[in-house]
Order: sequence, then structure tokens, then C-alpha cells
Amino acid sequence: MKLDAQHLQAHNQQALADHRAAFDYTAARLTRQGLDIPQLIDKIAALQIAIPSWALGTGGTRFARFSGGGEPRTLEEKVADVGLLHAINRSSGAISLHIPWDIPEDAAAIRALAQSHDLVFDAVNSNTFQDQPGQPLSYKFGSLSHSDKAHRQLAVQHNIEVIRHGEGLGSKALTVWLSDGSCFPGQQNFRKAFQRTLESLQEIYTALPADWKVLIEYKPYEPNFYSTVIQDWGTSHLLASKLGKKAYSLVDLGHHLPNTNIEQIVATLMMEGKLGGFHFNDSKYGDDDLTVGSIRPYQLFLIFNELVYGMEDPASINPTPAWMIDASHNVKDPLEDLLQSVEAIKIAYTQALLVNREELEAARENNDAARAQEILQDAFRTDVRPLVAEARQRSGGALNPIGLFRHSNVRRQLVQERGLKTISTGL
Ligand code: PSV
Ligand code: MN
Ligand code: MN
Repeated sequence: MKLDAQHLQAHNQQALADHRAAFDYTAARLTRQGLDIPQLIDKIAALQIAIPSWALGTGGTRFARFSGGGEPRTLEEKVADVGLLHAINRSSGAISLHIPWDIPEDAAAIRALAQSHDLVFDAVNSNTFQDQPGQPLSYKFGSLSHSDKAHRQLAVQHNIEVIRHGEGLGSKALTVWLSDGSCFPGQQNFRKAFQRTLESLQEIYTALPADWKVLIEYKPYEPNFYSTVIQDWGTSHLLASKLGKKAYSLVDLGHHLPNTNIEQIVATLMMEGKLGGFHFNDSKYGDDDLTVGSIRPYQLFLIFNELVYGMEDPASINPTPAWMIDASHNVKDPLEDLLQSVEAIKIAYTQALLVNREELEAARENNDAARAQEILQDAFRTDVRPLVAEARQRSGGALNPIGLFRHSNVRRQLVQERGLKTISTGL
């Protein structure tokens, strides 16, 4: 289905008077503080967050999957779903594919379809954490770090194939997340596992086109419960540094042990020019699939405070990271969940744009901890939703994305088109 543009306009019209009042109030207040509102709106509108092809269906649990109706059955339907999101919020203009869950049989046709929805292809993701039907060797005991060279070669070749698929789509990065590790003390030689992973990644790196990046994602545990080869940002950074200038670390919010200071990791990686990508989600315990901003919005803001500092600092050597949501769950409509995540990201980003950096630096230099906290919390506690809505509306999107989604009966139409019992590929 395609979103009816007239319906969107009519829906916006109903909310317009309320929105205007809220926007005018916020804009006037921030203008008095010295902020340039048109510039702010342009920045908010420009931020695009990629949607992973595996988050369009229900997922995010290892125990049972309760499929929702109208889930996309094919890559074409996945592209259509992301197109729908982008038409509603004008902020999800990219899609990230996971191979072989989503093999583009005809890359040119898929690319043209994406273009018709105003979408581009973000990083492509390899999968060496599952065996595929007919696969000659198993990844049960690892892939790029496997003790056996032939197993490692299979995984290397798969990653090179993923790059080739990505080239056909216009992607510019390969994301590597490995589940390699061990479940019991003594099972694996840590040093050999690291060295083998590095050698395998070196082979993949050699196959990267000149204008591509490889993003190395880390995760402390799961599915392995004793050790993970790329367990933390230090390991990821070490690999990226040894590989070369096209290799970067990727931070996934959910891939940290409880209470880790993720904003400090972001600051350090950006300082080194090595933060290549970011996966957004939220978590309360050791999970990595809850809606962005649903549990710890202040942490998200503090992370964005470092991201904005890293992006806006004229002396920064870090390229703009690839932004992606990496979350999917059973209990919500996946498209509503994604609309909520994008909104939470935009809110945190906008709040971070409000931080008065000169004053913050002055407070820091004077060791004025109370003033520094006031500056940050003043930005965090500003209701920036009217600014985000204004940016969305000016880009042709909805003032109230979830309201429009529900009012348009999107899910009912998708169920009618695709059926009630459809299952989308993914975890
Ligand atoms: C597994 O933890 C994971 O969620 C990683 O975050 C990857 O980015 C994603 O799966 C897709 O492979
Ligand atoms: Mn991830
Ligand atoms: Mn994850």
C-alpha cells in the first residue's frame, strides 16, 4: 500500500492550530536564548535513520515468536514498509539489509523500487551466526575465528559476497557482527581466536571497494555465555586500527554490561575518528531490542550530547556515523515501534543541539559541576517535540506519525494485502 498524501494533509490540518501554538512558544523561548530556529529545523529534518530489514516483523526473543498480521513476506514488501515509514516521518530514508535473509535477486530492480520510495541502502550486514540450508560447514563453533581454516574461509567468502550484493544496491558499508566465542572456560584460546578473526577480517578488508567502510560491532555476551571474541569497544577498536582507515567501530546501545558509560565510549571513539556506526535500541537488563528511549531517555540524550559535540566540532576527524535502529519486539506493531524509535532519536538529537557548548566548556574549565549539570538538564528538560514535528511537517511528513498510522488503518490494509499469518525473515 501507499500512503494517501491527501489524507496526510487532512490529518495534519486537524492538528495544526495546536501545533502552531506549541511551536511558536518554543521557538520564541529558544530564540531569546540565542538559538537560530531555521537552522535548527534544517538540522533536525536532515537526520535520517536507517531501518533494518529484520525489524519489520515481530522478533527480538529467543523463546517464541508471535507473528503479527501483514508482516512483509518478500524484500519488495520490506522496502515498501520502510517507504511507508519514510512517507509518514520523512526521517527513515534508508534501509539496511541482512544477507542471506534478504537476497536482492535483481539488484537494479530493488534499487529502483527503493528510489521510488525515496530510499537509499545503508550498510549491508553479513550473517555467520546461523547455518544456512545446504551449507557445507557449520558455524556452531564460530566463523571468522574458527579453529579450522576451511570454516574461516567459508565465512570470509560469505562476507565478500555480501559486499558484492551491497555494491549492486549502492551501499557503502559492511557491518560485521560475530557471535563467535565460547560457552565454557578453557574452551577457546583467546589469543588465537583474536588473531584468526583479525586475519579473516584482513581478507575481507582487502575486498572492500575504495569508498567503502567496514563497521565492526561488539557485544559482551549472547549467544555465547562465557566469552565473545569481539566483546567490547576496545577489542573492536583494536581490530579497526589494525585493519586500516576504512575500518571503524560500531556501537550498539544494547551491547553493554549494565551501567556502562556509553557516552564516554562514544567520546573516545569519536576523538580517535573511529566511530563508524550506531545501532539504537534500549534495554533494562541484558536485552537489546526495546524501543529507543523507552527505558533510559536521559542516557540517550547524554550519548547524543557526545555525538553532536563530535559531529559539530570543526576539529573533528570522525566521519558522520551511519545511524540505524536495531530493535524489534513481539508485543507492538513493528511499524509503530519504529515510528516511536525514530521520534525518540530525533528528540534526543534536538535536545543535544540546544546545549550551549561554550557555557558548558566554561563550567567544566571552572570545575563548576552544578552549572554543568544545569546546562545539560535544561536542554534535556526542554520539550522539543514541537520542533521535531515542525521539521517533519516541513519535509512533507505527518505532525503526529502514530496518530496518522492508526487513523489510516495501515495495519488493516497490510493484513488485507498480505494475510494474517505472514512471517518476515529475521531473528
Ligand atoms: C545480535 O545481537 C544483533 O542484534 C546485533 O546487534 C546485530 O547488529 C543484529 O543482531 C543483526 O545481525
Ligand atoms: Mn546491532
Ligand atoms: Mn544486538
